[in-house]
This record gives sequence, C-alpha cells and structure tokens, in this order.
Amino acid sequence: MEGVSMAQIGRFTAEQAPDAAQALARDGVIVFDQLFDPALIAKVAGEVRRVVPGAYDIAARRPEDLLKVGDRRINGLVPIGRSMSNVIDMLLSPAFQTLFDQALGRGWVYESFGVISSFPGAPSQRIHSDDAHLFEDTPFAGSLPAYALTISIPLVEVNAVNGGTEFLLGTHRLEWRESYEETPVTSPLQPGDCMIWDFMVRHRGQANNSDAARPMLYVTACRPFWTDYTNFKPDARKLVVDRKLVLGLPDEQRKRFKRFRPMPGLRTGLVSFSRVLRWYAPELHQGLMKHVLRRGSFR
Ligand SMILES: O=C(O)CCC(=O)C(=O)O
Repeated sequence: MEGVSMAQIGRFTAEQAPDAAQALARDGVIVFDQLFDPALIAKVAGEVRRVVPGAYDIAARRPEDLLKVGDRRINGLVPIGRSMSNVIDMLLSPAFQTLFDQALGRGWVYESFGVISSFPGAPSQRIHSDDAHLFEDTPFAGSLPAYALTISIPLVEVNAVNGGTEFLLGTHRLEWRESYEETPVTSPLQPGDCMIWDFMVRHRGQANNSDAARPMLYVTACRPFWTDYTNFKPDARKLVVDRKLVLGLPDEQRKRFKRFRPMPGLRTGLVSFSRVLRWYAPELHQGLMKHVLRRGSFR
C-alpha cells in the first residue's frame, strides 16, 4: 500500500501546513515542530497542574468525565477558564486552520479538550484506533477521508523513557480486520511540538518507565456531522470553556467552538434547576416562570 512503507513520522513547521496535510492523509499522523512557544506551554502546564492535579499525580484529585484508557493512564476534561485564555489562541493557530480545512473540510469544529496522562509504571497500551471507520464493513471503509483528528500537545518532554505514542503508518486506510505486520514508529516531542493523527490510524501509548507523569493536552477536531459517542458517556462534558472567551471571538473563529459548554456558575445552575423543575413539577415551574417573567418582579 502506498505510503505504508515510509518508516518515519513526517515533521513540519507551521509554514509547511499544506505539506503536513498531504502527509497526514497518506500516513495518518504528523508532527508540527515548535508550533507553540515552550514558555507558553510551561504556563499552560502550570495551570493544568493547578486545575487538574490528578493529571500529574495519580493520587490527587482527578479530572471530571474521566476515562480510564489503560493501567495507570487517564484521560479527562480540562475546563478552559479565563486563566487559560491562551489555549484558545493556540487552538486558533493559522497552521491548524490550514491543516484542518484541508483534512476535515472548511466546516470543521472542536469536539473535545482535555488531558491524557500516563503515570510511572504504566505499561504499553494495546494497539487501537480512536473510533471505527464510517460505514464499517462496507467497501467504503478505509477509502474515505478523515472525519476526526486527535491533536496531542505534550506538557513535558516525551521520550523513550516516559513513552510517546507510536503508530502503524498508513493503517487508517485499512479495514480493522486486515492485519498489519510492520513495526510501530514514534517521534520524540519537546514542549511546543504537537502531534496530530487521524482517528482511524492504529496506535498506542508506550510504557512510562520514568518516575514522573507524562501529561499531554488532547484535542479532537472533526467534521461538523460527527460526534464522539464512543469515547465519552452520553452526557459527558467534553469541551468546557468560559462563556466570555467564546462569545468574544469573531464569528469565523467562534464557529469552531460551537459545541462548547459553559463553566458551571450561577447561570448554568439556574438553568439546570429550571429544567429539573419543568420535568418533575411542570405546574410549579409554570407558576414560577410567570412570576419571574412578570415585569419588575425582582426589582
Ligand atoms: O498516551 C498516549 O500516548 C496515547 C493515548 C491514546 O492513544 C489513547 O488513550 O487512546
């Protein structure tokens, strides 16, 4: 199969995003070298450690909407509050825009944002894809363009000791039952680098043989018709952002975040309370709403 024999993961600068898109379509994975300022990553890492200490310490408070993705590994939500506003700038990087436009079509959106950590002693994961082919078990499986991408942004150096993600290049174009005998390949990452893969490419996290956690931000970008029902519970919060950070963006950028859910606060609390009341006590709800909506009732 064309491209499968290529033994290395392609590495690109931000300016080479169109070439990166071609390599991504062929191999199923690419790396952007130093897309972000390492000082910025260090700042974001400090915030992640503060907000989600369980991403760094297996015994500390864990992220919400947690998914266990292997022994001594977690994957969970990182809310993008105001102290992490620079994450929004990162996600709006022109290199992402170019790459995602080409790989996912111009209507692409963000679906989820969180952290994946492997802790000391974590063994290798099993080889997997992030979800199944669209139209699995039909002649279309493996011949369609990407529907979703995983973006991983390491918060620490990733190397042979703490274990990177390794890939079977080109396997996003194979049906799952087709076996593939090549050796998986990986590429070391520095803070500031970012690795992007097709949901369908076969991959796994390597063992963490270091004495520290290996946290990476993960982001899913996808075509607008697709939602991740496989990796999350139906009511999971996948992309939580401070409302003002999203509403302050120009339309062209805001549309990428149209699936966001706001940070919990008085407003979201009242909306949830109102929904519960409406569901279980509709008359009381109706009466209360009449009262609330009556002009000046709260003055
Ligand atoms: O931890 C990694 O390197 C990859 C994680 C992964 O592929 C997953 O959790 O699905």
